[in-house]
Amino acid sequence: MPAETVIFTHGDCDGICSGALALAAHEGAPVFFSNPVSILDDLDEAKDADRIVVCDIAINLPRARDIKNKVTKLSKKAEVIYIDHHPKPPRFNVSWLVHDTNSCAAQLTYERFRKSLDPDMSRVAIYGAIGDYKDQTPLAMELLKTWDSRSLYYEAGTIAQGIAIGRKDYDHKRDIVQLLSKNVLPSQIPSLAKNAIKASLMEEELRLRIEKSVVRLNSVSYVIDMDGFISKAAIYAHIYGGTCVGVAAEYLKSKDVYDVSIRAKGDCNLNVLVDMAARRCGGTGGGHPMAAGGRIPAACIMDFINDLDAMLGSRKK
Ligand SMILES: [Mn+2]
Repeated sequence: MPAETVIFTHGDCDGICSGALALAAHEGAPVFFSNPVSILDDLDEAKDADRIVVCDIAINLPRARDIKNKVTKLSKKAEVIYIDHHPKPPRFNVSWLVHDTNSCAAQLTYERFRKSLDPDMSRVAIYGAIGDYKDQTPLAMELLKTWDSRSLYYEAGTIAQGIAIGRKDYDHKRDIVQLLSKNVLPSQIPSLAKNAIKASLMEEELRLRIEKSVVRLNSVSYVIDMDGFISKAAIYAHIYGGTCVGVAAEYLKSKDVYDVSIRAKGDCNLNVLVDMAARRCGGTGGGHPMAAGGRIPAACIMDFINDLDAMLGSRKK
């Protein structure tokens, strides 16, 4: 029996919450985890679907044209609802895209399917907003008023910390999406609550290691192979380095590359600068103005970091 609706979402906190909201509005739909690189191939899973919902998958410049062609073709046969909040490529105007950089994807998903959702599902949208640091936007603050914010931060923290362990365990993440789609409290999902406690201790040890070993340039502070959560490492790198941007790099032996995570204190246009610096050394990168990631050939990792530092320095003057 062909699936009527197929859902694709990202595996981070905002993506999981978006997926849960999409699933609540389309009970029984299969949920696939994807990312900006694999979405092109992953969409093949939906070639027989009547409706395709994609949440929180950035449309990055290098693949923009292919995504546009593929999704536009799919949209001739099925209804496509592509919900995203990452900066989009210039002149990327298509009818199937629900897009707003001022919200998180979970909130956009909640708004899009609001009519078919229990109003209490708004808290799942807020977990996504907190997970993506988008909880201070006017819409999120409005939704937050209908709940006790402290309880919601606790629940959102449980997701964000809990999924830091087993990042590639998509079956586990699918179970979480399923439970969240029923509005089960994250703190009451035993595996998630247990992992959150474990992750918090690991983060604390990571934080203390970074405090000792961070290297500071002009605008960038960096750490390499910290053996811990890479995006947290990037945050603590800029905090303890005292610079506007933090970079954490982790060597991936099987591909001879570094995975990098970059975090900024304020809007540093990271999505653009990281893409440029990564491409100059044969890698890929992108994301948000304050949070980005990428993959850099191992031999060029210091060129990438120095290039980013130089670009950030020159744009301030
Ligand atoms: Mn997101």
